Amino acid sequence: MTRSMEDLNGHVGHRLPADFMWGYATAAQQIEGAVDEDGRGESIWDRFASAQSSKVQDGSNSNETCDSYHRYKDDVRILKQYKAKGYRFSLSWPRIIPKGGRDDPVNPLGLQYYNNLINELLAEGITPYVTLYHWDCPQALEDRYGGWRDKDEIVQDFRRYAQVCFEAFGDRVKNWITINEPYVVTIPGWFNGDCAPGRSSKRPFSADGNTETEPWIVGHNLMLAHAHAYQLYDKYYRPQQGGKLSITLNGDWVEPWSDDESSHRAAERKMAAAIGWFADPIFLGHESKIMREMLGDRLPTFTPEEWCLVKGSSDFYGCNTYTTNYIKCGGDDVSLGNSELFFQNSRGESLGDPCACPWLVSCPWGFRKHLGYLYRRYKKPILVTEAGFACKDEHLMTREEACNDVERTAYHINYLDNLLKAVIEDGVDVRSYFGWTLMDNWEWAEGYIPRFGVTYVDFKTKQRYPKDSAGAITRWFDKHLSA
Ligand code: GBH
Repeated sequence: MTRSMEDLNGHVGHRLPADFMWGYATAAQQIEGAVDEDGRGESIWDRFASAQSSKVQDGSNSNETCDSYHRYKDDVRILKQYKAKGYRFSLSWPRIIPKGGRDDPVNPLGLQYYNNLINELLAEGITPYVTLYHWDCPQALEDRYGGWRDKDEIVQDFRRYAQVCFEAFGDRVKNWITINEPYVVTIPGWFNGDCAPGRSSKRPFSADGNTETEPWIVGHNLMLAHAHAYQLYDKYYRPQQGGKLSITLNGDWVEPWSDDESSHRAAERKMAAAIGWFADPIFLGHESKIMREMLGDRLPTFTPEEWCLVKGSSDFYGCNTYTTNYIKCGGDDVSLGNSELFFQNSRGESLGDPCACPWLVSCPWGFRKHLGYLYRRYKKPILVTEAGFACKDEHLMTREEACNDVERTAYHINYLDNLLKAVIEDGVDVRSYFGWTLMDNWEWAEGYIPRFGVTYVDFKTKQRYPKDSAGAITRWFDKHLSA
C-alpha cells in the first residue's frame, strides 16, 4: 500500500476504524407513498395531513412523495453508487398490521415489501438498520383507545408488532431501533400540537388534548413500549439472531448564553427535558430529578417491575442531532426546561447563518461537545443515527442549483471532521454516522419545503439526482476509514 501525502505529514492513525458504519437514513412515512396500496392501513400522519384545516405548511400530504414503495431498487442503487455501508430506514406499522392491534391480522404484502428491500440491500452488501417506529402510528389505534396515551393497550400492541418484525426480518436484520425520538413524538404531537396526532391545550389551534397531562403519559408509555420490545428481543430472539437493539433520542448541544450561573443551569435543565427524561431511566436506571422537580406528580412513576424492564434496556445510544443553541433561563416552557434558545450569545456572537428551518444552524464544535457529553453521562457506544441540513430556499431552486449544495456539503464534512476529533482526541466511542437524509422527502408538518437530501428528488417524475454533498461524503469516508 502506498502512503498518501497526508499520512507522511503525520496524520497516520487519524482515521476511523475499518468497521465504522456509515450511510443514510430515511423514514417510511416520508418516502414510501402508496398509502392505499396492497392493504396498508391509515396512519396518524395520513389523517393529520388530510384534515380539513391541515396544519401542514404547504397543505401537502405524503400519499406519493418519493414513491419508494415502488422504487426501492432505485434507492438501493444510489446507496450503492455512494458506497454507503449501511441504510437506516423505518417500517410502517400500518403497512405491516393495518389496524395495528395485537389481535389484528398481519398484512403479508407489507412484509413482502420489506423483505424485498432487505434482500436487495444485502445483495448489494449494504447493512440494514431498521427502526420500528418513526412516528406513523396506525390511525385505528388512535381511534380505538387514544393511541400512545393508553398504556395497557399500546404497550401490548407495540410488543406484538415488534414480535412480528423480529420473526419476519430478524434472520437478516441485526441492528434495531425501537422508537425514533420519543421527545418529538410527545412534544410536537401532544404538547404543542403541531405534529400528528396534533393534540394540545391550545385552542382553537387544537380541538383536543391536554398539555398538562398527556405528553408525560405518552412519554412514559413510549419508554415502556421500548423496554418491552427490548426484553422480548433479548429473551427470545437475541440467542438465535444475535443482533443489537436500542432507542434513538434526539438532542442538541446547548451552550450557555452568558457565563452566569443561571445560563449554566438553563443548559442543564434543557438537557434533562430533551434527553434525560428518557435517557436517565433507560441508561442510568433512575428518573430525571429535574423533570420530577418541574412536573411534580404529573410525571408518571414506574413500578418496581417496570423499572426492571426499563433500566438497561439498550445496547447502544442512538443519537439524532442537528444543531446547537445558546441558552438562558426564561419563559415557562417546560418542554425546554423553562429556558429560551438563541443563535446569538450575550456578546453578540452568532452560531451561523439561517437555513431552510428556523431551528437549524450548522455548528460542528457543538456536535463534538454533544458527543462527549452523551458518552460521559451515558457511557454507551454512540450510533449517530441522524444529522443533516436543509439549504435556504432550496425548494425554489432549479435542479442544477439545488445539486450544487455547498452549505450541506460543508455541514456534513465539518460534522464528520468533528466526529473524528471526538473519537481520536476525546476518546468518545462513536460507531456510526447516518446522514439525514438519503433523498429529499416529505418533511412532516413542513411538507415539501425543506429539502434535507443528499439526493435531489423531482417530485413530479420521482427521478433521483445526486447532489454534490453525496460525492463529498463518499470521498471523506474513502480518506478517513481504515482499510
Ligand atoms: C428529525 O428530527 C426527524 O427524525 C426526521 O424525520 C426529520 O425529517 C428531520 O428531523 C428533519 O427535520 O420547529 O422550532 O418547533 C430532528 C429533531 C426536533 C428537529 C423538533 C426540529 C422542531 C423545532 N427535530 N424540531 S421547532
